[in-house]
Amino acid sequence: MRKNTEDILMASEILRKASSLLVLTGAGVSAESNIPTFRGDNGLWNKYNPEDLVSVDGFRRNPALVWEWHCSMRKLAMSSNPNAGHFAIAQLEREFFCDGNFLLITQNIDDLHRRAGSENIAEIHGNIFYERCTKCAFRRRSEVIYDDVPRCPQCGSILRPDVVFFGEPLPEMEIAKSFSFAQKTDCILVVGTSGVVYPAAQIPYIVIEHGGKVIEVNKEETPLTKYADVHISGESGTILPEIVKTIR
Ligand code: BV8
Ligand code: ZN
Repeated sequence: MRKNTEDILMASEILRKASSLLVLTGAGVSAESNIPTFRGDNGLWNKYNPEDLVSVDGFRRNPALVWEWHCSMRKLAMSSNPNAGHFAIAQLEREFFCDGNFLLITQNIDDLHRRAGSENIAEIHGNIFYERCTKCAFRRRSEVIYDDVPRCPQCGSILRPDVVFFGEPLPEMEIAKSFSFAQKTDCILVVGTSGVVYPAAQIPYIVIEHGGKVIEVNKEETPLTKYADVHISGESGTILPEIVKTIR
């Protein structure tokens, strides 16, 4: 039997018995769409200091640099496509867990899950294709790659990417929906996250606390691995379609 065939069978068995499914994804699920992850060998943050880029002070100090980085992320996301892992997650929602019994929480801002057909999505770190005013309630969707810092058409203040900077609270509605689903689901599938960024990293432990099952798909071990019912080691673009094929 191939190294992780047994683990895939075990994961499919857990999913077959589950009455609801929570999926939590991180940058790893987009790695095979050629969007670099944050940590690890060629991680984005080996080149950039997150405190300068994805933080309130960093934006206040140098909004042009933060916009330059986020516009490069926007360009990358527009030139990338969902991979087989994204499509497999959308298939799990469509074919196995009717509405109300499925939620996808993503830390990713690249919009690839929505483009792959996922519907019940909580984007807890925001979305690179939205921007909002630093002063008034103005917010819009945009694919523009700016040369300089954009201004609000309503009040003239500078706009910011509608993503969550370090040190900022996560969107209230999204995080409330995520935590309440985690409190009642009997199964969570955690894909491609290093599990170091809070409060997102807290979510699988809420499921464990009330006896829910944990399936982890990651190329490496993470702090969650020792608590998972099954850890499938490998690339999500290969493993997730295998799991979906085996559930049937
Ligand atoms: C908050 C924005 C409070 C969008 C991001 C000390 C201890 C604990 C916590 C803290 C601390 N000091 C500060 C904190 C809090 C801080 C935090 O957790 N820091 C960490 C780093 C220590 N958290 C915050 O600041 C949060 N806010 O706490 O606010 C508050 C409350 C009220 C009032 C005021 C304040 C805000 C966190 C959100 C920050 N924004 N992104 C943007 O990107 O611009 S976080 C950023 O990290 C991304 O969103 C990213 O998704 C996220 C997590 O990273 P991962 O997705 O896990 O990606 P990573 O590269 O790390 O890992 C990839 C994984 O995939 C790896 O495991 C790899 O093995 C695997 N992989 C790779 N390829 C594949 C694969 N797996 C499968 N298949 C493959 N092919
Ligand atoms: Zn404004």
